[in-house]
Amino acid sequence: MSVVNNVSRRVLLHSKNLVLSTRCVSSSTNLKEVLEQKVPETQADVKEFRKQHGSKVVGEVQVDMMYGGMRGIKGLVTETSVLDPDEGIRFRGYTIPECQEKLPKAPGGAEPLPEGLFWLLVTGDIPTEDQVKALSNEWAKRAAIPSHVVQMLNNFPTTLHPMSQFSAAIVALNSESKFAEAYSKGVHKSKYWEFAYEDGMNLIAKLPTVAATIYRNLYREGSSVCPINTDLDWSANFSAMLGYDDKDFVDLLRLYLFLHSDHEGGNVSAHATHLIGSALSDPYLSFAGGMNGLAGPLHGLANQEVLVWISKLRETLGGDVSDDQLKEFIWNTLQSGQVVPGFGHAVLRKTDPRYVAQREFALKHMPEDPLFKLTSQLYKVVPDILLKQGKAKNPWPNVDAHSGVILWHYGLTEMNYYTVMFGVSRALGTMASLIWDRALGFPLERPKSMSTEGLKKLVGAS
Ligand code: CMX
Repeated sequence: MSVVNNVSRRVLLHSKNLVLSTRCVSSSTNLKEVLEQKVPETQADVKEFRKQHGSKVVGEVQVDMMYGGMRGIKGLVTETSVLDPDEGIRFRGYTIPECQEKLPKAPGGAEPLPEGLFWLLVTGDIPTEDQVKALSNEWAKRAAIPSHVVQMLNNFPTTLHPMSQFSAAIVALNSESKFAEAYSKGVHKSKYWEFAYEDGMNLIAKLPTVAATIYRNLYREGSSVCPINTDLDWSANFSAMLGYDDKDFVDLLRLYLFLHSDHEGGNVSAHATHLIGSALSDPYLSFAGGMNGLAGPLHGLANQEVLVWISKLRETLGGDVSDDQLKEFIWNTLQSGQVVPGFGHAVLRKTDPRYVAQREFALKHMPEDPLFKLTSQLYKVVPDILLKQGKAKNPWPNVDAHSGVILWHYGLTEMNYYTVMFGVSRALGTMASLIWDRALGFPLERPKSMSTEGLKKLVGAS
């Protein structure tokens, strides 16, 4: 009965918010004006580049690449970030430590604001504090979600995985799509990017509200999310809606949402979003597709799997674990045909700098945490075993090896929820890219596929 009351209260609150938010959305950020200058410049640059060099060869495709997940095939243009196998990610040319140094921070905060990273991803420029503040404010004003989405979330069974709820809610948010509306009215294609921008901004703004609603429904007995505070940044509002007020947790969230945002264009969530967007499906539908990919255990769900695996490890071996016990447990995992979650990468060949950044946060804030100590022990032990096994091309930890352990420290122990947080962050990179996809007029994506028989004929094997 109290759940029913909570539900109806929340629907009311959200319906009110929606009305409020549509009334007060004004362009308090000048991001769109900045883009209005950059888009024609970049369009002209790309046009000229293609005119001069459009027929140059940039690589070759081997048969193994076609059967091997297209590793190494250069087939996509993504402006926002580039991943070097040995160095890691650069966002518009800046490494993670450079972003941590240069991007604006919240008053009293030590970590970069994800708003600043979004600005960088979209424009290529480091924003000023005022530009970031205006973006926080803009997202706060756009954060309300329509009542039909709240109702849908409230009606889901608690057994439905949080990522399924997240994806379904994003699909349902397409009732708000400015892109779909403009397209149906016959808008000229030169204007597509402007509507992709509006949808991207709204989607990013609304995701914490969606994510927090899921969290409270599943883990806080359906209690209402608190109202958005337009004086707070995106992560601080997300934290408050989740129900966490520790200032270190808020800073962790800023770091987390910054780190998980973008990893060039070929990863499953970014690529799926881009691919679906190429059919001119609106940004909500495109991003929901990306989230369904993120929900796979070899991609974003690995952050949940790491904690599931660590929990099993602790159940089996207890709290204090020797290196030898750990080694045996890892070999058992491998021998039973499973992967060690949080280790390996399709592109990286060194420890993921996103792992390093989280490790540094942990060393500063929670050096004595038992789970963190176990994570450090795994860092010491797992790579040698993966090397001995001789299969994984990269034995080093990735972003997912660390994230759950830090969330756990602050009391966010609901591991099935972790990928939703990854998803909130991934909107920054995918939406920045989608704006440019439409600005640069990228066409429907449609690579050539072949049958094994056709391929055999092509290479003279039959
Ligand atoms: N544990 C056990 N085996 C592993 C492994 C790991 N952590 N990483 C790779 N391998 C195995 C692969 O399963 C593959 O085995 P088969 O030959 O039997 O198929 C072999 O080593 C070669 O794989 P690879 O070329 O090194 O890696 P891929 O590019 O195919 O896959 C990845 C990359 C991430 C899917 C893989 O390393 C993996 O499964 N890791 C564990 C899951 C994980 O942490 N995923 C998160 C990645 C980051 C993210 O996207 O969020």
